[in-house]
Amino acid sequence: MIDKIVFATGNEGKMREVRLILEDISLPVLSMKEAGIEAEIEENGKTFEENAAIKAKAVQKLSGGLVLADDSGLEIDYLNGEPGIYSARYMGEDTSYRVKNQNLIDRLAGVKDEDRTARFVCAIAAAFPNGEVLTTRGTIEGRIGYEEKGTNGFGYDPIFYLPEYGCSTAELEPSEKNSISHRGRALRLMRELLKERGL
Ligand code: ITT
Repeated sequence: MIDKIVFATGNEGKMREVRLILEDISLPVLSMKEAGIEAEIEENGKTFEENAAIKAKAVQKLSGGLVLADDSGLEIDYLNGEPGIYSARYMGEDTSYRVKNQNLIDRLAGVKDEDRTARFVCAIAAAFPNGEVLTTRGTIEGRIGYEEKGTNGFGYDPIFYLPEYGCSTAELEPSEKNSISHRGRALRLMRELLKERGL
């Protein structure tokens, strides 16, 4: 019997969003910390989906129940999709986002508005006790800004500008971001798949 969901992430910004997005699901959603699970997982996949599945399966083996994981990142078209699946590792895992964000702004110096297109991508994987793995994907299109703006969200949000909203994703309220974000979209698709399985 599946009586809880463990969400396999060490990223607190993600976890905050996940809790809100999955608020109305009938099962309790526990972080790895809350489930008492510690894991160093090598994300050696070539796609967001592969990496999400690697994380979900690794933690599933340790927890026994249903495990969800998120692999996500920022794709900048002018930089041929960088940092992409390496978004967390870009310039080193311990480098601050102030520095990473400024570096990306600098790499786009002189690039005009219409060539600053970018997207956030999120793959969610669900690993079941019977070995089954499901994945979903969500994206949100935007542009790289000229300076950091806003203090909500996490990671690259302050430089991810949404032309139709006239602000960055770090300037949106958490619930507003979740309603349009890559993570919101991918998680809501996963919630539907879980519902179809009676969860
Ligand atoms: P876990 O693997 O433990 O979940 P992580 O931070 O290492 O945590 P990823 O490998 O999926 O996770 O890297 C995702 C990175 O992409 C994240 O650290 C941010 O830099 C960036 N990112 C993803 N979603 C984002 C969002 O909604 N807003 C801002 N940055 C985001």
